[in-house]
Amino acid sequence: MNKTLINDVKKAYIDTFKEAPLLVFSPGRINIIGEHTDYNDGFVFPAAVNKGIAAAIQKSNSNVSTAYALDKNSKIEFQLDRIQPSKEGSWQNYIFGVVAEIQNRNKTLENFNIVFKGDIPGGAGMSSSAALENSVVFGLNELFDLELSKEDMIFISQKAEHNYVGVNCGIMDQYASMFGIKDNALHLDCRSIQAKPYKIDFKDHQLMLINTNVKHSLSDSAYNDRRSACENISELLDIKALRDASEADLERIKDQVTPENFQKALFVIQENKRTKEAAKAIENHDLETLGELIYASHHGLQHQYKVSCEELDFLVDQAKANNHVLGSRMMGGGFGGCTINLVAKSEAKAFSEKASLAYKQEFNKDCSVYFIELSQGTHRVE
Ligand code: GAF
Repeated sequence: MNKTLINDVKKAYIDTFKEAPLLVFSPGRINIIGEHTDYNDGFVFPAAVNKGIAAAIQKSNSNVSTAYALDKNSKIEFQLDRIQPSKEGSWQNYIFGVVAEIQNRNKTLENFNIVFKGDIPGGAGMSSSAALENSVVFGLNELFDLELSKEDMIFISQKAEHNYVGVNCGIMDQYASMFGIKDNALHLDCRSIQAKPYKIDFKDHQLMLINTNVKHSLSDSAYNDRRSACENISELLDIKALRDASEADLERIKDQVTPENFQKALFVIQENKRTKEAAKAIENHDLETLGELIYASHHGLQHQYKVSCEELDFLVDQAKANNHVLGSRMMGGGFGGCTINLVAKSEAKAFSEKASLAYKQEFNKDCSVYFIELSQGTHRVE
């Protein structure tokens, strides 16, 4: 957790509202493997990281509520009984969405003020949005004794994203951000919402992120389209979700779906299998197999699920050309953001420098390298 962020929101809160706030830190996440499986009731393997959102929150003494995005220097006032999605469609919808979903559960809120700031670059695929939603619901729960469990809170955050942001996301990001455990990744079953923590110590290897610093437009609609395609195929198969399908099941309805959608469903079935195999590989300390699964995941995301982009593919190709990188793939929803790399510690810096230089030459823009720590989930700081 970045202490400066906490101090910044605390100071801004006191300067603005002349009172001491309650402080919350809510992390972003990485995902080792298991992409686009969460909304298919499948398995994912995320972890909370030491980057995220710091929020200062307190009851308001006036008859309005205020939200202040410190890094954007943007402040809005709103009335709790008139919450609706903002047409500008930006950061305020994460807050409005959470407020509305809490109210939908017949919980009573009073006016409040919130100041927040983050250190996850937007579009990095590390889920700054889930971190923000979770910080708001967690802070409000503390402030008004709403008696929400952490599980209630993640579903409120998810619904906020569906209904106010317009992305029909799964539960991975909100879960990882809320339930993260220091030094652990979580092998989460997205149907039962039960996770098995895995202490991550890759000895002489480590995870490293490289951010393409691009986020291609249409990513939200492409995400929703893929989710619908998966749901349509599940309906055809008469199952609850693609988690329940085998490759043989899919073969049986091959002539009833487009070749593109067939490949997408096949990807989900295979990615789910890979995610379970990755847990076994980690248990067996078999990093070579884990790396191969990670590369195979990217191959599927690129060619079958078609959510990658040339910048991500370029960085994965850089990794493949380097013997010290055991695995590399795009992470998160896709169409930009980061690659996650499993790389030898002794070579991580050299690889990152080489890949950064090549990226600059190819695209005439910079990528960014993050050495992350696996961290605790959403929590109160003061
Ligand atoms: C985004 C979504 F928010 C997650 O729910 C998940 O589907 C992910 O894309 C892809 O695995 O981060």
